[in-house]
Amino acid sequence: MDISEKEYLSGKATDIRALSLRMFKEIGKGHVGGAMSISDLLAVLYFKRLNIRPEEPRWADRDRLVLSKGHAGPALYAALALRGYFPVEECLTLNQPGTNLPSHCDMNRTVGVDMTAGSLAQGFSASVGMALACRLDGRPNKVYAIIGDGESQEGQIWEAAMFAGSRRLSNLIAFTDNNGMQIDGTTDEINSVEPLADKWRAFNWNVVTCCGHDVEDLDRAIEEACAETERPTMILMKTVKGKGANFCEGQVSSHSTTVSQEQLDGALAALGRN
Ligand SMILES: Cc1ncc(C[n+]2csc(CCOP(=O)(O)OP(=O)(O)O)c2C)c(N)n1
Ligand SMILES: [Mg+2]
Repeated sequence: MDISEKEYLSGKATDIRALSLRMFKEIGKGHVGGAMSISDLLAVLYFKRLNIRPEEPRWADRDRLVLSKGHAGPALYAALALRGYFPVEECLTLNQPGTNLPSHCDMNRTVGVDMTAGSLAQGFSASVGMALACRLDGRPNKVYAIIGDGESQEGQIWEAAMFAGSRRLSNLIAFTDNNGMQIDGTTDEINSVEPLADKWRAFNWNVVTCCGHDVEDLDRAIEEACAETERPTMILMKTVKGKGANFCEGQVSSHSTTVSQEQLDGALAALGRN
């Protein structure tokens, strides 16, 4: 990846973070931590990797993105708005009465959202079904799914993983946002999911690891996943919960937190977006 592309994608990730934080401040609170930790990934997907047509959101051969950790919806809405699916100003209606942008993803409300999610692990099962359907229909597209490390404690994740592995769904590329934290503690102290790489390999998945805050490394990992023709791929991304929100970065409390004008101003200044 050349320097200009790296700067372009990193800049988009910062734009996603800044817009998400404005949205949270407008409603006063939200799932800041898990939104910030996937912002770099969303930048690489929406501004490079996904084969999509914002002007034709239901195009049948589009790549799909399932945000199974649906509580991070605001980061997805920011990426969709910045990519041109709907006006950026609409983002500030997040979770207000009558909005098309509920706190958790709803495919029947938001243009560009491919699957409803919020009850952890259900989105991931849906992504496996979508990948199977696309293959049966002979479509050339890929299905991308994002799950959390805490979400990986759900039994449903492993039922879906087993099926995808047994059907060799190589058109399915999933990411684990491995930020080491969940709603009320570190993932290790609640119920450790390690060794994640060994677990996914045992379910017949190709496993790739990367830094989830390095757009170049993320892009390399996706390239490797796209080259796999026999198995689905799990990309284990090492991330920091709340990355880029300087008032809560790296803290368990970032999971769901209030956002004041002062905190927003400080975070935007640190991001260089004030
Ligand atoms: C089935 C289900 N159980 C519980 C919850 C409540 N909940 C929302 S987010 C969350 C923690 C998720 O942790 P993780 O997957 O690590 O997300 P992240 O750290 O990326 O925010 C929980 C328990 C839920 N949404 N769905
Ligand atoms: Mg987590």
